Amino acid sequence: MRASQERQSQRTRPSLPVVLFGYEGSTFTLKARLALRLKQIPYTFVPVPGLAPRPIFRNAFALPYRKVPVLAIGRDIYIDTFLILEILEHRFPAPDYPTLYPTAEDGRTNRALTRLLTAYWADRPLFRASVGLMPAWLWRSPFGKDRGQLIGHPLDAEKLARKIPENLTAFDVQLNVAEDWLRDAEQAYKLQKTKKPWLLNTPKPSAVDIALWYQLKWARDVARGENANVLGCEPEGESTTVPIDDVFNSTRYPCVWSWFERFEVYANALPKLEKKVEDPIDTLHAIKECEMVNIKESQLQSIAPQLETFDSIGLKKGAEVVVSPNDTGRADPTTGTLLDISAEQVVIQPGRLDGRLPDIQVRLHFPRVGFVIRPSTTSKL
Ligand SMILES: N[C@@H](CCC(=O)N[C@@H](CS)C(=O)NCC(=O)O)C(=O)O
Repeated sequence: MRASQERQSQRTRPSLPVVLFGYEGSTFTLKARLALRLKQIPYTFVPVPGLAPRPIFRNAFALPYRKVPVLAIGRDIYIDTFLILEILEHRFPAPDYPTLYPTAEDGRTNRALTRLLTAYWADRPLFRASVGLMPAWLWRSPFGKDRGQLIGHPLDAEKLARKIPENLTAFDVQLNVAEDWLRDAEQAYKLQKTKKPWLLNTPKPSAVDIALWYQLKWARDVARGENANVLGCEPEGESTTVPIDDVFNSTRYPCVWSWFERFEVYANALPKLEKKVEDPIDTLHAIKECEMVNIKESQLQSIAPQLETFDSIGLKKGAEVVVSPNDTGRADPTTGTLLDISAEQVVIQPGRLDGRLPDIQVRLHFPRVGFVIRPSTTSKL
């Protein structure tokens, strides 16, 4: 047995089922999968359709939220990778599981910096630059119509097709920043003569390496037209791929390139602990059978407690609230009874959806960053 496998067999196995719902070719599903792999958590992967609707979320959890991935740990359902990564760290802590925040040379974990870079760079502007590399035939397909609904207005496929050369330059701008960062890290490595660098001079890759890597990997895949079959599309038309290799290559951006390859080798060398199931019935049954853990244990704690004065805007326990993303997907808000709220996250118990109770009694967890929570009576304000 290899040393890493031995370590895994000694590691505490999760006492509750850990289930990731997502689809092949989904950017953010890739991010969650990488975090689970780096943390070496055994989990079940349930593929959901690449296009809405996804009735499994509505029926099983009364969850109209229309994005992926969604993570279940027993009967706690976590939405959005910004929360998912932190919850994995909270519920599967070191030393039983590898940390996503290894300590850097100077003794810091840089967790807040990583979260800021992830939420306000990789997951948003960098993601937008990557989306701009989708080949035109994708926008002309049912995928284009579906994503128009997600964004809230129809997309003009021909206009998007014309913008691709400009989008490629926008992606180049992002790579230039990444190269600057990694060149700096390489200089530090030469001075310290330590191992080849990760983004924040950590001994192993951290959550910030995941954040940059998953975006670059997805951008390259999508520009090359990979995984389009999951979205129900076939390449057609004048150009089937976007020439990403012209901007992202080892000559133009050598430091990013060597880090990118190094991360892939690192992640691939870790044991794969994912079990993919095509039929979710047994998995949903296993979730239904779980005991609910204490609510405090199920959620992230904020540094300061929730101010009682916030009760006056209706965000108090027991209130009926509406939760929706503050960017795309606002047309599908989730409603429920507020169980707890802090500056980190909100927990709600879903009520009836389409007139029926969820098949499984769950708690739904959303991060505060990227979401709006309002009492249901004022949700349209
Ligand atoms: N902020 C979310 C973003 C999730 C997201 O945008 N996911 C994409 C797939 S990669 C999505 O669900 N798009 C709409 C859809 O697939 O219906 C997160 O971090 O989880």
